[in-house]
Amino acid sequence: MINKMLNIKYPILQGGMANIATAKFAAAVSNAGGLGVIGTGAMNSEQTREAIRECKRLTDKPFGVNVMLMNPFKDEIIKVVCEEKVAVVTTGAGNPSKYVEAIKASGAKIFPVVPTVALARRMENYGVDAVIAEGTEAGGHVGDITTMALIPQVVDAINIPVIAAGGIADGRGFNAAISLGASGVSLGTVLLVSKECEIHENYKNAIIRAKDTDTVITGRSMNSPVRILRNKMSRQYIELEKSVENRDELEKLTLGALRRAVFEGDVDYGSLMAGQISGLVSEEKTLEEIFEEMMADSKKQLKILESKIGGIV
Ligand code: TUI
Repeated sequence: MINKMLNIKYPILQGGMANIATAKFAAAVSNAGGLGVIGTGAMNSEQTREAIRECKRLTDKPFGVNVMLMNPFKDEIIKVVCEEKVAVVTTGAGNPSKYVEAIKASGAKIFPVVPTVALARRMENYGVDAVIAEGTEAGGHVGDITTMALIPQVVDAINIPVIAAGGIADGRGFNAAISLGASGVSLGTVLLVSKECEIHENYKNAIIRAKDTDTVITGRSMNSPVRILRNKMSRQYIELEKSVENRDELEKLTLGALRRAVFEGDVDYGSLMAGQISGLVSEEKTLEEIFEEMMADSKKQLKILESKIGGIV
């Protein structure tokens, strides 16, 4: 399991959510026994340096930094991450192959997020330490394959650990991921509704209220699919996509709108990035409660699974 490799209590990573996964939040996740990850998707290199230093002040446990590969400052951010020395670098929304050597040379482990078997294979060949295979159920920037279909295919294709992401919010989801061959999980949506997560309470309440069908993918036409909660903004965006061909403009619109959701609690015109598992998230808990309940539920569900399977054969 990945907790041994990373020297953390639980085999649980935190998604590198831009604007949300601050140094303070990442440190709280690491202090609660998971791997906290600073999300640098909306940062520049100096903000990244300051966030890493702040996180080191707030925890003596390992933590990671996520580099969003559509960030225009990604080259300088990678340089800073290598200089500041962190335990793990995760990447998202692109192919990090040209950075693998420098990241490994800095002493950090590199875990790219992959949405397909082909990219997982390519990453293994470049020498990454593990991959985070993320299903389309996840919130934010997503691929097309479901977690259920993606994980076993990635597990069979490569010989490095696979961490499952997308659609996991309790012990059943955790067990399902491990059953499919994953060595750990990465969580996003369920952690947004934690006491330690400092997003606006309107954003948390929107996730708590959401049903299974309440997310939608914006940005498909621009090759930048982003899953968010349905609202006025998502309807407007999808309408705009039909007529506007300007990818940069729409990307800026989404990131700006994410800030409106996170900081202002604008649930009508903000971009409320969240996964399809939102319907399962029904109350705010502490990170410790989320992790401990997930592990306790995992053990309980394992017994239920054994009795069900025992009943068949
Ligand atoms: O990166 C994420 N989730 C994100 S990033 C983000 S910020 C943003 N805001 C507006 C527009 C776009 C991004 C919000 N959520 N998850 C990891 C992830 N990576 N999911 C899918 C991928 C991915 C997709 C294609 C990884 C690699 C990839 O490679 C394509 C290639 O170049 O081969």
